[in-house]
Amino acid sequence: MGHGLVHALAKDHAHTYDVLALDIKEIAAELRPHCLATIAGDILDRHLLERLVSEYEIHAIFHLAALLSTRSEFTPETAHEVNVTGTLNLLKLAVEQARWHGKPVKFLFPSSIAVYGIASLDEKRRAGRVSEAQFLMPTTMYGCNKLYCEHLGRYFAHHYRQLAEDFVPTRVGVDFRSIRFPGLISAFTLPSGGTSDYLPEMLHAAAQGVAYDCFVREDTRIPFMAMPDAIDALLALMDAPAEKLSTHVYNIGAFAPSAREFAELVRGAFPKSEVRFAPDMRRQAIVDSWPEDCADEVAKRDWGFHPKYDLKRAFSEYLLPNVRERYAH
Ligand code: AKB
Repeated sequence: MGHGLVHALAKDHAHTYDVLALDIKEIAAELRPHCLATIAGDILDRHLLERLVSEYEIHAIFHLAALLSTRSEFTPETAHEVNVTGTLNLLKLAVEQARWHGKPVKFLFPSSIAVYGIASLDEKRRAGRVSEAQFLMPTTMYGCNKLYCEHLGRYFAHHYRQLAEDFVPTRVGVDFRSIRFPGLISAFTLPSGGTSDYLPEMLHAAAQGVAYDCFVREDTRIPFMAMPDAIDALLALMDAPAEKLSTHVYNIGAFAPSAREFAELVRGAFPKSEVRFAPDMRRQAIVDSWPEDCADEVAKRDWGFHPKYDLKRAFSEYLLPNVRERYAH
């Protein structure tokens, strides 16, 4: 998502924002021309963040760093550090920046469908498209982190240090905006450490002519989105006038195929591909606790969210041409 976002910012927002890119590893060379500065550093490094506060005037933060759901189950404490303490550090940076330059700092926080926890498959089928206030009983460390950070963002936006002498409710300074992303599928990057990774893994394996054992059942269904729509959604929410936003956290969706339906598309595009189903019951349980789909009417009403790609278009116009190109050589 970081790659696509830097490109999109350079394309559509170059006249408004300079980009300061911070990542745990060196920023890719092809991104550097689009950035005012690039830093290889850790959001847990408070000294680094203090340095950024003094060296740069920051008006918007896209906080994309996170350990995803499967990876977090192997190192829950580390996940908590990165996903929660990392977020807390950046929210504090936003407050300090707002204090310093006197304007609210927009804080874009990618949350996830992992905040949901539905107790059984029957209930999941009955629930269908869930809305933002339902089933907030996450079953993973990652889901707990994301839900807590949604609350942290709301706290920093309205209540931070509310007992301090100089507390003024309307001038805390953090303009917190969050999207609960479904599974994301990119033609250019393979996800790592997520539990929704089975669809992008299936596609990229088939494009390389490699057999793929899908770790969920064929009837598994959760919402997904093509990466360009996810990036457009982040930018659309950032650009939305604050007075139009009725809440801080939004569901969005695009398509929700079963694993079987997607496998049929993959087999149709790559007839020699071998897609098998070999469910991992513990990862299956995580995906079964996530909704079949999400109701996104509030996002449509408040900031005009609308995905460009339904499943058919995502496959034929974005995924296939680009993965074919990527693995052609
Ligand atoms: C994951 O699988 O952990 C993520 C997510 C759904 O947020 N892709």
